[in-house]
Amino acid sequence: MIDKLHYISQANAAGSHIPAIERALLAGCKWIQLRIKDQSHAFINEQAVQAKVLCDSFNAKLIVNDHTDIARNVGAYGVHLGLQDMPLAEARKIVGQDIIIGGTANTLEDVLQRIQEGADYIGLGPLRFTTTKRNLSPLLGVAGFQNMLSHLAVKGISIPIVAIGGLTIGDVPTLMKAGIYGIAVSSLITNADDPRQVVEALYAELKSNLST
Ligand code: TZP
Ligand code: MG
Repeated sequence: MIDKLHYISQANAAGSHIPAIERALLAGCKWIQLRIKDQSHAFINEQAVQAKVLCDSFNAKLIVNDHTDIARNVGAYGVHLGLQDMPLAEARKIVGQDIIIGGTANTLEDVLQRIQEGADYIGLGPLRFTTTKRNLSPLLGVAGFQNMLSHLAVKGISIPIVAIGGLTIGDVPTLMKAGIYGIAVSSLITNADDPRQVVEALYAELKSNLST
């Protein structure tokens, strides 16, 4: 099962992702993507081990960004791969059928490619500018999402598509109406004064706009 609210981790000043993950879990997030850039494989593996223990204690799912081998080693629920990462079919050979594979897409062509490759869900974005990710692809805007999702609906294509990139609570009803399955957020939860209240508001919007 693919959750409708995905939390993307961020590092604290000391470089650890664990405090932000714990805060998100305490706030009620049930799907945590460990996304660590520019660190050694050993460090990411060690953070993944800790994140897995934490997620298990909250009955939440852990997704590892970029590192298929680490996802498999720690027994993660899934791995999320970008367009520059290993092809999804190759990842599938490594993780087998038991681990969810998510793929990033920036265009309609990417979405179709990800489906072809056997993705279990697609992270589509960026909706708008964000400092969380470097080298952002062109912004899609709400109109970009509406266009792409209506093309997919016309073609009768359905796969869970999760919107990402600078999302706020107010975007959720509009995106859900456009046919999005769920959302992925980082700053909105990481930087919230009251993350629990934000997570509750997001779930309320995601539930009240169920399109599937
Ligand atoms: N991919 C596209 S935008 C993004 C990623 C990982 C970052 C999303 O973070 P935020 O803080 O919710 O904009
Ligand atoms: Mg990647």
